[in-house]
Amino acid sequence: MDSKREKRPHISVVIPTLNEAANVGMALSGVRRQLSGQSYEIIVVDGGSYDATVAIAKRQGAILLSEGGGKGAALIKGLMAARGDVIISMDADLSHRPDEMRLLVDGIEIGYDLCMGSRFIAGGGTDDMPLIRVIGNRFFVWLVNALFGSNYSDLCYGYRSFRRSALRRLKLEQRGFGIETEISIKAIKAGLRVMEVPSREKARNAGEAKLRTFNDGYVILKTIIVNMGA
Ligand SMILES: Nc1nc2c(ncn2[C@@H]2O[C@H](COP(=O)(O)OP(=O)(O)O)[C@@H](O)[C@H]2O)c(=O)[nH]1
Ligand SMILES: [Mg+2]
Repeated sequence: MDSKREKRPHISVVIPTLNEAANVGMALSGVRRQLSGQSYEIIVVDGGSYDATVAIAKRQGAILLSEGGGKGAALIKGLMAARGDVIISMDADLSHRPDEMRLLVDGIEIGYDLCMGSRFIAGGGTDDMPLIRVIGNRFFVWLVNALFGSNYSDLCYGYRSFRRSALRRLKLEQRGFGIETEISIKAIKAGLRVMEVPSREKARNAGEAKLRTFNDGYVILKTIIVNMGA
């Protein structure tokens, strides 16, 4: 890993964490294995874990940031601090497969501004979504496509990549689990070149999911409504 902060890496991987001690070590070593030989940095943005998440991430050589304002706030902080040409957002719970990262990097390298993993196109899938969340996600995908003229197949999924120069055009502000939805909508409104690539989401390895289906479903709906203005 590029441990010298002076030299700008080609790839940044941004991982928000909250009490992921049982997962983060394996998540980071998987990323490091995948990117070995390339120029990269890993940024972990911790939301105030009371377990060993931070110590483990440090030991694995990650750059540590802290942000207690929610998953969205953490992601924004990490994305803005990232120095790579290609910036990847990824969860710490081993749901996202490091070997799919290559698709996300290629997407940016061939000219897209934003490359989104999708569980709902051929080649994608999920082992981590109860039926109620599948239905909710479908509804929100339909609503966003109808309102913003996009043709997304997935919405609330965090395995994505960004061209650094395009990121600042999004002016992100969602502090909670509405962040992915905000990114998807603002990318369309800003006229970014967006593509989807298939992703097979694994079940969370250990620990508890922080997303609460109904509360965060409401947050996502609010995010869609708030962004309907010019
Ligand atoms: N920094 C920070 N990270 C969070 C927060 N909530 C969740 N995360 C992290 O965001 C990622 C996705 O969260 P998760 O609970 O797995 O959501 P789900 O996969 O949508 O059920 C994981 O790496 C979590 O540790 C938070 O409030 N702050
Ligand atoms: Mg998860």
